[in-house]
Amino acid sequence: MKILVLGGDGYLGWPTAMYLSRRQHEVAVLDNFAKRRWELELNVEPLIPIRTLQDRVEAWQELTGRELRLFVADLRNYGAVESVLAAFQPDAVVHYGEQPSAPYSMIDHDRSVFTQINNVAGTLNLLWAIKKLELGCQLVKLGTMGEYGTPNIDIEEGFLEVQHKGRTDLLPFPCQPGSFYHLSKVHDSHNIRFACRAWKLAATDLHQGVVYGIETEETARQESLATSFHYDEVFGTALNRFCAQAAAGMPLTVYGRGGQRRGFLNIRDTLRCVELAITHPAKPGEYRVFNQFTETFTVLELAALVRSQARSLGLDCAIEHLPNPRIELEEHYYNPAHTKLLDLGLQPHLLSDELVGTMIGAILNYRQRIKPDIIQPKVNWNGASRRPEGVRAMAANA
Ligand code: USQ
Repeated sequence: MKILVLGGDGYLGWPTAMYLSRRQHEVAVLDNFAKRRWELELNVEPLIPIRTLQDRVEAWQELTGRELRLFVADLRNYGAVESVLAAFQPDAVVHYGEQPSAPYSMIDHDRSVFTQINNVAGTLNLLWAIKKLELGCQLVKLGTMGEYGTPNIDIEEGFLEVQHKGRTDLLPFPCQPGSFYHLSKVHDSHNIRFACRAWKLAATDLHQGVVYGIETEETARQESLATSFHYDEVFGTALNRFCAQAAAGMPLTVYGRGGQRRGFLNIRDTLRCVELAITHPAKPGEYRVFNQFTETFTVLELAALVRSQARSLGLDCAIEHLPNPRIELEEHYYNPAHTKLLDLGLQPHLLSDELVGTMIGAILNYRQRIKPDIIQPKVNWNGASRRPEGVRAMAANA
C-alpha cells in the first residue's frame, strides 16, 4: 500500500513511517520542520540528539534498503498539499502534521491563534485536495481523547445514543476540551465528519490518549534513527516527563492533587493502532472514531510508579505537588470505552514496573543533556504565562 505520513519528522510520525516501511508498504513522509522552529523559539530540545529528516531517511535506506520518499511542504499551503498528493497518489494518508502541544497553545494569544489556524486549515486543505484529486484514499487522522474532556458519564467511541423528547439519534459525543490545542482537534473532527458526509471521503479519527515511551523496534536499531523525545513543560507529556525528572534526580512535577485520570498508551501501540486502522479501512462516506489508549491512570498513580522504580535503581526521587497551571478537574469520574482497536486485534503493551525502569534506564544514558530549567511549568491556563521574551514576533510570523 502507498502511505503518506504527514508530520514525518515528529515523535510519532517518524517511528510510524519506519514501522510501515518495514512491513513492506511504500511510504512517503512530509514535514515542514515547524516543530524544530518551535523548539528554537522556546529554547528546548529533544533528549536524544535528532538528525535532520533527510539524514534519517538516508540512514533507514542504508540499513534496510527501503526507500522513504521525502516531501518538504507546509499543509497550510493548499497548492503544495495538492501537488504532493498528486505526485505520490497515496492509498492512505496518516495525519500527524499538527501543532501537538496543549501548553504551547495556551502560552499567549499568538500561539493559540496559530495552533488553530495551523491545525484546522492544514486539515481542511488536505480534505479539499483528497476530494479534488478523487484519490479514493483513506484518511487516518490523529485526534485526541482530550476532545471529550472529563464528563461525569461514560465516554463512548465518538458517538452517543441520545433520547430526547421521545426520539432517539446517534450524535457526536459532546466535547468539553481543556485547551485551545484540544479544541483545534474538535474543529478538525467536525470538518472531517462533514467531508465524509458531503464528499464520501473515508476517514478514521483516532482519539489518542497520552503516549509514553522512548523507543520502538525500529528506532532502537541505531541512534541515528532515534525519535524526538521531549521532557520539557511544553512538548513533554506526563509519564515521559516523570521518567526524565527521576533520571535527573529532580522531584516529580505532579500538578495539583494529581487525581486527573487519563488514557495512556505505549508508543509501540500507537504504531500498531495506525496500522490496524489502515488495514481495516473506513468505507467511502464513513467517518469513524476509535478511542486509542490501552489503560487509564491518575497522574499521581504514575508518579508513584516512577518514584518506586527510580528508588529501586538507587535514584533519589520525591513527588512534588505544584500549583496546577491548568484549568482541569483534579478528582473526577473517567470511564472511556476503548474496544474497537482491541476488536481489530490490538495486543496492548501494558505499563509495568519493568517498563518504567527500562525507560528511566534509557534516559540515564542521556542524563547530561537534561536541562533542569525547562522542566518547571511556566505556561498558565489563566493567561499569565511566564514565557521567554522576544519570541512574539517569531510566533506572529510563523
Ligand atoms: N501533568 C502533570 N505534571 C506534568 C505534566 C502533566 O501533573 O508534569 C498532568 C496534566 O495536568 C494533565 C495530565 O498530566 O492532567 C496530562 O497532561 P500531558 O501534558 O501529559 O498531556 P496533554 O496536555 O493532555 O496532551 C498530551 C499530548 C497531546 C494529546 C493528549 C492526549 O501532548 O498531543 O492529544 O496528550 S489526552 O491527554 O488524552 O488529551
